[in-house]
Amino acid sequence: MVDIGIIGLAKSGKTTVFSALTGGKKGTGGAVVNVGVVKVPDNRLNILADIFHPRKVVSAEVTYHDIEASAQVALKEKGISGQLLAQLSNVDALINVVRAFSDDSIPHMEGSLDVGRDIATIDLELAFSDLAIIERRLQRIDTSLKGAKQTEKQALLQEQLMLGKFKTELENNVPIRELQLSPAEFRAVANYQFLTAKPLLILVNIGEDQLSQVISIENDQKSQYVRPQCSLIALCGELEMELAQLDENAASGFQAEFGIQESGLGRAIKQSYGLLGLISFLTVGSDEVRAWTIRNGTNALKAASKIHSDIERGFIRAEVISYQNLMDCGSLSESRKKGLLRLEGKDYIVQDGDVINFLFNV
Ligand SMILES: Nc1nc2c(ncn2[C@@H]2O[C@H](COP(=O)(O)OP(=O)(O)OP(=O)(O)O)[C@@H](O)[C@H]2O)c(=O)[nH]1
Ligand SMILES: [Mg+2]
Repeated sequence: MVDIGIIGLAKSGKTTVFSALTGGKKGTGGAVVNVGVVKVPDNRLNILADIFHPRKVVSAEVTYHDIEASAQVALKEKGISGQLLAQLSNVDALINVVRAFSDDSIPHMEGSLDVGRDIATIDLELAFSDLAIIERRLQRIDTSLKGAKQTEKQALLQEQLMLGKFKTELENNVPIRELQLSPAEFRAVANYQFLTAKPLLILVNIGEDQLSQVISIENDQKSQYVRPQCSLIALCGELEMELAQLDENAASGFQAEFGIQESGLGRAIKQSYGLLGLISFLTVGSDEVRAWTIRNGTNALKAASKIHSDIERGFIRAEVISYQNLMDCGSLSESRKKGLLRLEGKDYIVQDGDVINFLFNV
């Protein structure tokens, strides 16, 4: 399961984008966080279903969390409030919805439209939150160092050094996601759940009147704001929400009318997948055909844990075949005959489209 948090300044269109992503359902007004699950379209599942005739087909899913700006206000003075921090620190990536649409009836909290300024404001708020975590931890390390045994000291000093480095970078406006981390630092970052370490998609929410220039707006802003692990997309949230509420035929007619090639939403989902470095592995059988989402670079043991902790604990081997090889052979038994069904160990790096059967023992 992948979780993406939708953040941004007040009235930037977060709930509108959330509603579009989650199929046009209106958000539950007044809730601090709207949560919606979206199925990731994957045609390989349909084709595998034709071969295996499973009882059910299960798509990979992404959960979007739409976070009210009012809940984010606390960010400004004293860092993110506890509840919001808990919600945000659990997501795998962030979407920052930035307002570019003009509408005099909806006042901008800063008084004017300025995409660059609004991007910087949110970056700063995320950095503040991380700096607060770092300060607290550094203080605790200081205290621990006083009474620490020689053996504990080494680890504490190392952590102190790393956090000091992050602090300097953040103070120079460099988010943690842009740093080259050692494997040990990478693990530590995952533990802390730093917000500036999360991949970021900037979603520029343009007005209906700007639709004809969407490509040039997007290219122009990409050239200014795209950074490592941070990409950008421009779309009209309001229009996407309306499209999401229509059936497929009506939607494509509507799209043609506005001269849109591909739904901005489809692009947004794909981009957030690419940005996150996400891939899917597949499981097949008469019970279910299913896609599982993992990060690119995940080993077989970790992939197994996605399905069940028992499979991870009792892991023996993974029987693996690529989707393409399976298609070429037409069936698992034929694949086995041709020797294309491989046995892999715990450390095997799972590839996108691998069809896997985990052998385990509990
Ligand atoms: N014209 C226009 N209006 C939009 C667009 N996107 C959102 N709006 C309007 O802007 C207002 C705020 O949109 P929301 O989606 O509620 O914004 P939000 O960021 O969730 O707001 P808060 O949660 O209150 O911070 C609503 O009245 C929307 O209809 C857009 O692309 N074009
Ligand atoms: Mg909202």
